[in-house]
Amino acid sequence: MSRLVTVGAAQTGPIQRDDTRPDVVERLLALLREGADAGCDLVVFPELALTTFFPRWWVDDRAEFDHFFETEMPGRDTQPLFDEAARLGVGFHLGYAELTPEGRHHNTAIVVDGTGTIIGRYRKVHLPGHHDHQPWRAFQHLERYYFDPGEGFGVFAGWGGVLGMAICNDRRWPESYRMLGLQGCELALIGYNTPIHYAPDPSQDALQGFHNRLCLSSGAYQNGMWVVGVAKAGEEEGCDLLGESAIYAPSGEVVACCETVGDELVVAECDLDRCADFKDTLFDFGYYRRPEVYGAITGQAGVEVPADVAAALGRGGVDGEGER
Ligand code: CDT
Repeated sequence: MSRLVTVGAAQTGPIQRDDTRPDVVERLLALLREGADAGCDLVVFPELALTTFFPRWWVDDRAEFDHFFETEMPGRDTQPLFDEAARLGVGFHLGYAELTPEGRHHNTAIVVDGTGTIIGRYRKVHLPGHHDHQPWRAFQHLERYYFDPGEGFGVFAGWGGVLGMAICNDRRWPESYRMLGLQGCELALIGYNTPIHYAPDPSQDALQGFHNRLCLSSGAYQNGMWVVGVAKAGEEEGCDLLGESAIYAPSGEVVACCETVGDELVVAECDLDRCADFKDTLFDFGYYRRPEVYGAITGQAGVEVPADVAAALGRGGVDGEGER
């Protein structure tokens, strides 16, 4: 038996600051319809898919940027996406900035099913960048200023399988995938906005594509799950964003990949039963994992070089303060 889910990775090109929500939603609707024509059950849009990546700018009063946030989902401008999903019978994943009734700001993603109903919501856990204005940079990365961190990695049922989400920087952390994997995740949806230029260490700029593939592929393989990584790509307000949106099989192999840095859909038929090839063999967690020796993973955040090792090397035992 196989459980087939046809998934579209719906990369978008850049969204400029002056682009209106209705204009952006029109672009997303075009990709959703293209996905329907291609037989998709689910179309995956990127992180912060409704707006430009506004954390690249500093404003003294954060509330000045509240207009980039959605206070309801669906709201007036996003309702057409929900209506079209229900009309076509095609679900979607959407990343957006969320302002909750309690006044919390999150970098959020939802999954909507083919009836237009929200079936999953995730708020980004690993917020990258910095919280303070750093004028020496060509552009800021102020997610730690504009967003509150999410509360954890959950999974939910959809299309006959176990689904999970992570957002952009989460994909660089093995803990994200493993938290999903430990809950049986078979299909992880991950939107991203990745600037090519990394100001603290520009030697990494040329490696952005490699690191993207490395993380998504390893996360898929080491947890026996399909992973869909979807970019907002191209030159956005003078900042180059990585493309290379792709669908990764539980083997870690890429089965579909975008070629442009514009609005582009690539599609793959994902057999969720292929996950068992890995989950029940090499990565049979229940049989092989040794949580009793993994205490440091939840017991500490930073590096702690054991005192005897640090002494032998003639240095301190705590990690340094680097740029981010
Ligand atoms: N959006 C996002 O999370 N971007 C980060 C940039 C890291 S550099 C500050 C990423 O991991 O791609």
